Amino acid sequence: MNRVTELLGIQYPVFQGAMAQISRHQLVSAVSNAGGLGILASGGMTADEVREEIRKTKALTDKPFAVNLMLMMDNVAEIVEVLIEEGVKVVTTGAGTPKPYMPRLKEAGIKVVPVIPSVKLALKMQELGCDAVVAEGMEAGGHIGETASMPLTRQVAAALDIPVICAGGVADGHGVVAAFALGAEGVQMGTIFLAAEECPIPDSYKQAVLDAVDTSTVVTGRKFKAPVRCIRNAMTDKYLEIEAQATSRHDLEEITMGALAKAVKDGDAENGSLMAGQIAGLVNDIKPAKAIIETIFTEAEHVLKKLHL
Ligand code: TUI
Repeated sequence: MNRVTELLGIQYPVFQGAMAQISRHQLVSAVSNAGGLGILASGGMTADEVREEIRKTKALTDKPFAVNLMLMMDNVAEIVEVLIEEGVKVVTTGAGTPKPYMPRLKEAGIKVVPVIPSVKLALKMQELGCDAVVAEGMEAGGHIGETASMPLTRQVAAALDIPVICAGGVADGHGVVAAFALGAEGVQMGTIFLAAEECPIPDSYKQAVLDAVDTSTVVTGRKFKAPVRCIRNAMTDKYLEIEAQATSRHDLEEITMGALAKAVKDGDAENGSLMAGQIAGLVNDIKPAKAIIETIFTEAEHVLKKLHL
């Protein structure tokens, strides 16, 4: 037991990262049933769709789960009301500050755990009354900041009193021990759960994660301050070529529009956006979420015992 498992009433201090259009009821309920925190991604959904996903999740698990708010969306206020009506107990946030929604969330007794990419934002979240933070390094998949997990986690943990969960670059027991050594009291993992049996993505996306090595991901959008990490494919090659010459963000929108849907809904692994983290090279087989979590924590205990300093 530590502050994270106690705060959330979970068995293992592990969050399944919210992946837009991917982290739906099947994966979320499997992770929660296995003793971790499953997190529904609301990115790209209407408020009604979020309500439906919450209800489907509740039908599959009676364990704690969370909903992630992607703060760049324009229907966040509407989704917040759905979360309150549905009795959701834990909310994580990404890609912005949850400040405008804090009074409503806290008055409903909801635990708020923002994902942040810097010490400055972590301190702001603590001041806002958040319950914990996820420090996400630039090794992570999807929309990222600039600091790597090791310096970020250590500096956030040193600066804050509230618990810190480390994200970005963790996919096995070694990563868990490293995160805890840096002062984290939990880990959030996304990429390894892309290879969960219950993860509802096409085989082409899963296979790209299994085939990936340590250098397989690239970051698009850096030039216009919208960096996104994906597995390199025809889409990222084209994007990076145009990005080098582009003078405005609009020049690139045609390529990115719907690219995630192309990967997730159409199974187009060449023209779609295959978001994944740098640790994808360590992900080599497909397993149920329960086996993923149990294997990682058994390994973490072995790793810890074998350390000689
Ligand atoms: O949010 C993420 N990762 C994401 S969101 C996403 S959906 C998407 N789809 C297509 C294109 C672009 C995005 C995919 N991956 N991670 C958490 C995260 N949050 N990383 C960085 C931040 C962040 C950034 C700024 C958190 C707070 C913040 O605050 C700025 C402010 O307003 O103070």
